[in-house]
Amino acid sequence: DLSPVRRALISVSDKTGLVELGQALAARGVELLSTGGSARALRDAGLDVRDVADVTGFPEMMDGRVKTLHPGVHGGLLALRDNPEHRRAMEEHGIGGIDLLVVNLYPFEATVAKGAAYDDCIENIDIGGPAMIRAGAKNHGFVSVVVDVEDYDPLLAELDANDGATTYAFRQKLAQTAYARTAAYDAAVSTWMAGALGEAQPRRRAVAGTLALSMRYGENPHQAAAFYTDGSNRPGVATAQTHQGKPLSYNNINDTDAAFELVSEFRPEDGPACAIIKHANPCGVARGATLAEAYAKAYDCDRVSAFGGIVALNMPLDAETAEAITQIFTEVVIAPGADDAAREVFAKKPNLRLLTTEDLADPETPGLILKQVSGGFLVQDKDVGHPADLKVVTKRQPSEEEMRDLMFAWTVAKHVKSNAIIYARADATVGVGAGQMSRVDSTRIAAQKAVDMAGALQMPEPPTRGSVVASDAFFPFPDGLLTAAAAGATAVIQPGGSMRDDKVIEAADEAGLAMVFTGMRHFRH
Ligand code: 93A
Repeated sequence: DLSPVRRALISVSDKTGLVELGQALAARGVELLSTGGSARALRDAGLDVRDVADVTGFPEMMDGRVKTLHPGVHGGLLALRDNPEHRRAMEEHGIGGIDLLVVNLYPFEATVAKGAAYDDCIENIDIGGPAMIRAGAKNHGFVSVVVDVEDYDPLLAELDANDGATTYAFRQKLAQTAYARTAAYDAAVSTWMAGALGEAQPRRRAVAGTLALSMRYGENPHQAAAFYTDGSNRPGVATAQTHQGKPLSYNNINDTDAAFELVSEFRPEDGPACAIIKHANPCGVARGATLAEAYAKAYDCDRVSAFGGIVALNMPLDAETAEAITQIFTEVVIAPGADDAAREVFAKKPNLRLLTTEDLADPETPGLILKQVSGGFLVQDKDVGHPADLKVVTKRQPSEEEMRDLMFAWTVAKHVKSNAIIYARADATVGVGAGQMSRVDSTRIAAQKAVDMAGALQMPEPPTRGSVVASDAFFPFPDGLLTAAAAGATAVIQPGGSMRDDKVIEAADEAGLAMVFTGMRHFRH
């Protein structure tokens, strides 16, 4: 069960802690083998190091593309020490066993993240490193493989606890980590290539990521959680800069993503927009003449739910908007920038997290949606669909104003959990019904929320009067549509396609509604 560490091969791109590790191993009588840059760093620190080139009998060649890909290395990693056949092969070919492999890979993910050119990314695909990691990890019966700088100290502690050897359990754990690293590495390459091709390719994708954040807990305090980035380097919560506040929680990241994806639908050229999110659903979305006005309109949709919410803006945060946001408890604000005056306002609320991005997300960039189910996971394309042609199906045509609000509501609907019903008026949501099992319930709840807000704001009538309504999927019966009409909606947008479309259209005509079919559904679960 114990495997003594007599020889180590060290080949690392990230040289953090390298010299200290080399010194600690040398002090424990471990012979050091190493590749070009790593060997140099160790030697510079006065350590005795043998070059891998000396073992392979080949110089490092082809710009380092071939340095460790040799039986002298791989035989030493893969040989079963207790197999007479393997021992004989080692002796015959002069192969020495490698008991410890310390490798970290060419920084492919970091190269992509800094926006390097295609060829530069390609050159940063490590071949020899993963080959050695996989070989050593396969042979974890005898070999310890360390791929993470954070494991240097535990390794030394293990050696000290076992008189210069490692236990099987320790090596097995290292092997598991090692394969997670090589799997994530190749997945990052594949993900990057998919991006370069401009295709998400759900049916041909490796799914893995780079650990970005270990969180204190997940959706609930008894669930462990972590955040992984996928290397795609998209503007959004994964790449945003955090200016202040505690680290983001699992729910914060989920909600911030939902908020930013939604607000990114509204291009700055079309004016300021704001989305406020709670539990991954918008509780207010609006456009305004100014950012502060957009926020105020979004807030007025559902002031109760906005408490403790996440705010996303489609333009850099300014002081006026920052002032308004700090009037209530808000968890996170995300925006493509924030000016100094706004940052000063936020500085007075140290718990409020401010995240800024380089840009808005591009709602048309393909991506993947993953969902874990028992025994597997589902993968699908991100919903980047736009209805190709809108069809007015009622006798009455929507007015220009209604049409503008219909498109606004339809855009929001795509970002609301199904069944989704959104009432909108004058560039703002005035009622959102989300996540109900029946469409008619969503329609009712959204209308009731508007009634509640009218009461709280002392409005003469609910803001659904004279509003429009969007439904993420078709109305299977006229009841939902009639509920919306009763709440005061004058125009409807929905995919159509129900068996009973004619009944629903008839009901719309009778109620004097204008109705538009999109031919495209936006379920979101
Ligand atoms: O270009 S490689 O794929 N070819 C190899 O044979 C090889 N062997 C180790 N890259 C290779 N490596 C990588 O070199 C290691 O994974 C490590 O990241 C890096 C260390 O190089 P140096 O010691 O010269 O800094």
